[in-house]
Amino acid sequence: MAINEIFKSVIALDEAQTADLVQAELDHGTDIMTVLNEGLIAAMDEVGKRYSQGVFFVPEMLMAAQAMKRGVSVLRPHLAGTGARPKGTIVIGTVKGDQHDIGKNLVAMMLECSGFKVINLGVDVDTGKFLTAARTNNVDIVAMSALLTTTMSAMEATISKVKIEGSNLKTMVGGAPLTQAFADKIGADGYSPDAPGAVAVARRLVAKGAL
Ligand code: B1M
Repeated sequence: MAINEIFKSVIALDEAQTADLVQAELDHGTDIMTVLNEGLIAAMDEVGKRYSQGVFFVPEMLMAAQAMKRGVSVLRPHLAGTGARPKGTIVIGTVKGDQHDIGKNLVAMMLECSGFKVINLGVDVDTGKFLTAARTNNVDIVAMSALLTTTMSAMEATISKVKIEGSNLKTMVGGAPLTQAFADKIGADGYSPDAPGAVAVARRLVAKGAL
């Protein structure tokens, strides 16, 4: 069995086969992060390339996303949390105008599995919704994801409102078009290019907030 088969199965837009292949790879003892990074995430990068080249269109992107989600659902139980007291509470969402949720859900899943309580607001989340959730859930971090260059600017407005809310409330941002420089420019407290990095950033921010 090869990780490459998982990659090919997502490109072939085959949901059921992707789930079966991911399960087979786990049964074979392959590391979860290898399956995720080299199989599923690498395939979505290829889907993006094919979209840019005019080989794939929106329906193909959607079907590939479904295949990716099925694959991730097989991985999820194997990333079980510790059951210990939550390390902190995080509200997460994809920003206003943006429907991409795979990366955001991966980040949410890894945060949960690392012991954080995560409130996932879904996609197309405006500033008001982030703030209401932060106020009503005694949140430590407001986390935002954006996949479009046209929606990443929405983060800045939310960050400035969050800053007015209270000094202990932190913000973190991520998503393919973002950079550390952009995160610094909009005043985010943390940025990560990927899901494992987001866990490290969240740990750092919660520790800082506790000082
Ligand atoms: Co869209 N799409 N899409 N799409 N799509 C991209 C993003 C694009 C780069 C494709 C391309 O042109 N090559 C392009 C954006 C161009 C740009 O703005 N620069 C694009 C476009 C143009 C569009 C539409 C406008 C197309 C259209 O309708 N004409 C449209 C917009 C709809 C909208 O949002 N309003 C659209 C629609 C869609 C679908 C709905 C069909 C589907 C999304 C389905 C879904 O999510 N449920 C889709 C998909 C699947 C993609 C690609 C192919 C894959 C995205 C993905 O899931 N990647 C994407 C091309 C690409 O990324 N290569 C593309 C896998 C995922 C694991 O990675 O989300 O980057 P990612 O998450 C990573 C990191 O970024 C990071 O960690 C994750 C895991 O490591 N991360 C964080 C993410 N959030 C984080 C938050 C953090 C920290 C890290 O802290 C809070």
